[in-house]
Amino acid sequence: MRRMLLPVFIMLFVVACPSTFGQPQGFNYDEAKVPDFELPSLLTSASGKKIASAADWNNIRRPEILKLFQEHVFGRLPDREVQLSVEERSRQTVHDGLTLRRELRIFFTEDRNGPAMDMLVYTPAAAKSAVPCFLGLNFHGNHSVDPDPAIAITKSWVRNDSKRGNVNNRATEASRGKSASRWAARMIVKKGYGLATIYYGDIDPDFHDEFKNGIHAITEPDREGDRASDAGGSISAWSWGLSRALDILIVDRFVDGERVAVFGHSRLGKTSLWAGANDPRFRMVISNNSGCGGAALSRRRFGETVKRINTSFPHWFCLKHREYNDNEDAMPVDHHMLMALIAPRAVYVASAVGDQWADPRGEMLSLYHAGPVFELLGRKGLPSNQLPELDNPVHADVGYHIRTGKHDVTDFDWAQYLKFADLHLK
Ligand code: GTR
Repeated sequence: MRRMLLPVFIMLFVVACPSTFGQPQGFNYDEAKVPDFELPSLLTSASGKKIASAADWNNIRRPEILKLFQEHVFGRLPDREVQLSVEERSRQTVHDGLTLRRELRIFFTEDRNGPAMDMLVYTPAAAKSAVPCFLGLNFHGNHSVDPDPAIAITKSWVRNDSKRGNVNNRATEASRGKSASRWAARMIVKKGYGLATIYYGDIDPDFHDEFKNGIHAITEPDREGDRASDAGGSISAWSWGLSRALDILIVDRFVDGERVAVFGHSRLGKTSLWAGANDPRFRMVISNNSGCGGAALSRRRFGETVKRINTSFPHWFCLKHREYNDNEDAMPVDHHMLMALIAPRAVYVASAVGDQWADPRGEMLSLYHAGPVFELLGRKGLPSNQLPELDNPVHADVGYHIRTGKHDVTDFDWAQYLKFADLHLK
């Protein structure tokens, strides 16, 4: 009888707290304990002017807010002009004739041994003209996105991982196709879209080396001493890489560069938002479970906090961001302003109920609170500040859903992004 009690207790606990079970402990997951806070004003300029027209937004307030995010959150993007060149490394029809797969190597300089990024591009094999396309960074190498045996295994630094067979910071055959469930490649191509993806470690390996490797070797080669408090962290580097990928998609004849949606999950969702904020050429921006430093409002301090993220990932944000550890109310921005930087373009924010660490309600609320800017620019924001029912997406000028399940990218997520893209990119 006694022996039965522990499993029963554990079961009851899981049923009672389905959403916080398995999340990092020692953080707030209780809505009642979210502190009171006031969000910085979107529509009042630094000099106190009320922003009441699209022109004032575009000329005054938007540039101010972009600068605040550069100075206080992500740091500046590299400002170095680069001469890109492309080498097509493979071209083949795959997925039972459905898809044209290409592998493009994008060089950042004339040096063929210097930093480069490999872009895997899928487009419908039967397409008669350039297609709209999703562009997103991946976590584990292009070869992890599909079981296709011909995709080159990344030679870049990867995190050691016995489940993926990554040893000595190098990927092996064992990781081929291991992330395929996150990429819905066939579904995307069947719907008439392209999918382009790059391993984020090609742009900046995700560990703290004082910004020497990846593109930093070319964007700040002669740096001596400390970096400026607003020098870009890795999220800025990855975002810059996405814009360079877009430079190439714009001249690619298979993809319509004017209809590119930038997509990202988790840290790479923070990145897609920041890339979309900086580069207005992205027509649509998707944040999948991006959480703290992405879609979530920092002032809520729900799940992951500013202090925790700056401590675990000291290289993601700019140095100045650390001043807001346990001090969120002093930040001159919050993340509803990041959403507003993307307006009036289409933004989609997706949460998962099992991902309380990322603060689903805070992710939704930042989109909701950006509403006045969407409205100023002739679009509608989210209709309500309440979470919709699980698995019941809201699709309009902006999109939101909270789905069943955990921190991940699923076919359900992609099905929603495709429907939303049909509204905005077709
Ligand atoms: C977590 C981090 C999150 C999120 C995630 C990921 O450890 O706390 O902010 O970025 O990593 O990118 O997978």
